[in-house]
Amino acid sequence: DLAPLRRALISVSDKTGLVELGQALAARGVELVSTGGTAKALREAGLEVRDVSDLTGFPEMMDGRVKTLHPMVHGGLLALRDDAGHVAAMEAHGIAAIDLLVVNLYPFEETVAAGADYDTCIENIDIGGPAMIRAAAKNHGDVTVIVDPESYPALLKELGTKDGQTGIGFRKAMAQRAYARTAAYDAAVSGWMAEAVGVDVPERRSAAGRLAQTLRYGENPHQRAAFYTDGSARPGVATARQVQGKELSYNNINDTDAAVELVAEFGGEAPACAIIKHANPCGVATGATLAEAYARAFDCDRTSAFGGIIALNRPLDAETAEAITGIFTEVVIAPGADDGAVDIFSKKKNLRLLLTDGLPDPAAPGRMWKQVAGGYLVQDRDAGRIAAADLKVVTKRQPSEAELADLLFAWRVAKHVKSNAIVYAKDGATVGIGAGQMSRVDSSRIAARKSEDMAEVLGLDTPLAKGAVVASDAFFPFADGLLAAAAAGATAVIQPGGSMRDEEVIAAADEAGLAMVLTGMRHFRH
Ligand code: 93A
Repeated sequence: DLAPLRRALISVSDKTGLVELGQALAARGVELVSTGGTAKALREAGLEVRDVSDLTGFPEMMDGRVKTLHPMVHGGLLALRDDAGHVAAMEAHGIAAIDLLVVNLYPFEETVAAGADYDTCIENIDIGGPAMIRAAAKNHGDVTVIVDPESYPALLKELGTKDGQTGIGFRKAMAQRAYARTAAYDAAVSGWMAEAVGVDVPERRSAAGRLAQTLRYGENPHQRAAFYTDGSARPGVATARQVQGKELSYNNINDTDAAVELVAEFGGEAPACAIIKHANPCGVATGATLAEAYARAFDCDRTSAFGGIIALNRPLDAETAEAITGIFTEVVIAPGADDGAVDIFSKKKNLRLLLTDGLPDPAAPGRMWKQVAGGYLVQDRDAGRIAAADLKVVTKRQPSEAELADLLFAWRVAKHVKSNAIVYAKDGATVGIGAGQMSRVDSSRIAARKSEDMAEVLGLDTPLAKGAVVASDAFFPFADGLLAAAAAGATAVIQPGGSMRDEEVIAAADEAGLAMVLTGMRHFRH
């Protein structure tokens, strides 16, 4: 890859591991160049160090505000070693190449956390450090950048296995880590300043992303809010084109996201419709036509569908548009709309119509963040999917073809229902959904009761759940939830399995004459 490292610039506020690093580098014949405090610490350990002021020909000045901000430093970091023009410039100006940069920044976050006054915080905003880090990271083809003591062992290991050199893979990984650090650092500065100078619009507080919309309010009117986009091209609420209707609210955006992500599960398949309320589906259905899919989704829970958010997996047509305008709906999102549909919607001024460029890929990787006090959680998005071949039948009775199709349908819907999730489905339509309960048996009962209520609304004398299948997003810890489903009329069950009492649950299913399949995958959603 590269020639062995010859020169390292080390400038660190956190001196943890510094001496050991300096010793290891010196032992490899690397020349050490450092800023004041770092040079002092290295010298005290008996190491030979060149002062950065010697390199720049300028003293460190203005209380250290200007130490490394000099072409001798930045030229040495940024010059492309295999570019004749850059090499000529280095020679002409006596600029020495810097092969390794080790910097950690002024402890801005710690200073703020310690409750320091305004001027002290300002003085702890590092300027030269981030400038060098960003320069070295940009030039990772030639330069290795290290931004924290946690990375020293990895660096020394790399030098050990590569004869005093580093590989491009390592340099790229460290460059990424470097930009993550400067990004977080500036985010901390902007967050602190927003508080310190009393900026009271939430958009100025945010760390990442691009402000797309200052929202009228958040989940509730007393909460301020803003919508940021991250530049992703994923079809969905952030990239959709709004054709008509009022401005989207915070809850609209949240619900519309849930709606599109759910209907995307039925991407290349029959026409499908999902109706969302409070981020949970209250009806999901497929149909021979989009209008039929909508009608069947609506029939799962007509009461809750009022004021709902609708997502479609096909371009909106006139017939479906006409049906949708039959009740009050907040948002409709679809991968297109024909002229007739747009015309029908234009008479409902408040109805928001969003058009996407296709549907998002449900299996695409991605990350999810959730804030907690003092930090945040990160996880992969739930891209898990189950096919018929993944299922394990555990009951005496095998599910029929029709049951199997409905089991997989219900399972895909359950993935998008807040836990504990219980979903009844029949003929490619949900007929009872229980969401967000603390006990699975309650979700089961609620879903069953909803199916009874709807049967009454529709003038039927049997609950919709009768003869349906049921999906549970996580295992049944006891047989009671399963028995509640059987009592409601379910004939087949899909669930992850893996409970200590699986045997008991399977025996109960057998006794009730149910067919049950296990997915081996859980879909908690909170
Ligand atoms: O005040 S600065 O922004 N100006 C600079 O030119 C500069 N160069 C390095 N701070 C600067 N640094 C920072 O000094 C480094 O990021 C590091 O945190 C610190 C190391 O100083 P010392 O070696 O004197 O302890």
